[in-house]
Amino acid sequence: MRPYLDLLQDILDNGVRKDDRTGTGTLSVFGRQYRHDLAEGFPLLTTKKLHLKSIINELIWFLSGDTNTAWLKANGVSIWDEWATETGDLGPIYGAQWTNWPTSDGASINQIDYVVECLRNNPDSRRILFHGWNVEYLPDEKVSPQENAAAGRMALPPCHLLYQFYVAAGRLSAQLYIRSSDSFLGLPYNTASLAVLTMMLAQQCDLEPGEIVITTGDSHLYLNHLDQVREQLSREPRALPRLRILRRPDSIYDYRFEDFELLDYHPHAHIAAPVAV
Ligand code: UFP
Repeated sequence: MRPYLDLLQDILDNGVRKDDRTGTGTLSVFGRQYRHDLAEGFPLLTTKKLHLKSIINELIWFLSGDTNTAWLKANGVSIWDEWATETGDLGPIYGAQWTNWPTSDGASINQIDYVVECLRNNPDSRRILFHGWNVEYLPDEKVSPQENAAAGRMALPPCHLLYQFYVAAGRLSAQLYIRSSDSFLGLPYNTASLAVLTMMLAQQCDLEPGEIVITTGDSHLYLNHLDQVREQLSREPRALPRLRILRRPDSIYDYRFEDFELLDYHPHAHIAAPVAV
């Protein structure tokens, strides 16, 4: 994942001091892109240990359309807890918009179904995408995530919001636009998640996984992550692991964590860093 490490160095070298919503402060650059060919291995960082279980379970949870933390908690994932109401509700965040985008006539549209159908039947289309930024349901920034969720708005606006797919020579590539990227904590996670989604879609649509392309808008490092970033950059990257899918589920909605096997992952130690809330 040299391109990821290059991005961290780029932000250290060129980042501008910028205040942010969380009050932490960042170094920030605008508009960056990196890519990874999935044929070269699974893009899970080796310069620090990442927890793939949370990544896969969160993705399965998004695809199920669920926006309550109960299932995540039952599956050992706590990353959404601090934004949820007491009953675990997060409002119509990612999963709701992906699979259940509300329409003006009271029905809804499953954008994931559309993508699968296009990949199978119209793979040359230039319209194979889904989007999370449903402006009607964005949070009111004057109230808390919990109050937004309770009022039927998203607890948080999506960060990873536009997913576009591309098929050529039997390979499925994906590009993700991330409007705001916590490049130390969030981005490695978002990258691995995109890779898993691309592999799942490729399997469902009889394609080979191609490249993933990550495009980031406000690409930042929080000021309280800089020591951790320097530590990470001092480490030598190792060979990438491989991710195997052990069976072919009936649909994109039927994957389970146990269907995935991570092989040859030998990362450097985890590096702890505070999440800016
Ligand atoms: N963030 C990510 N990736 C994600 C996610 C959040 O990098 O998938 F959900 C980070 C980006 C930013 C913060 O640092 O969370 C969101 O804050 P804001 O909405 O003010 O951009």
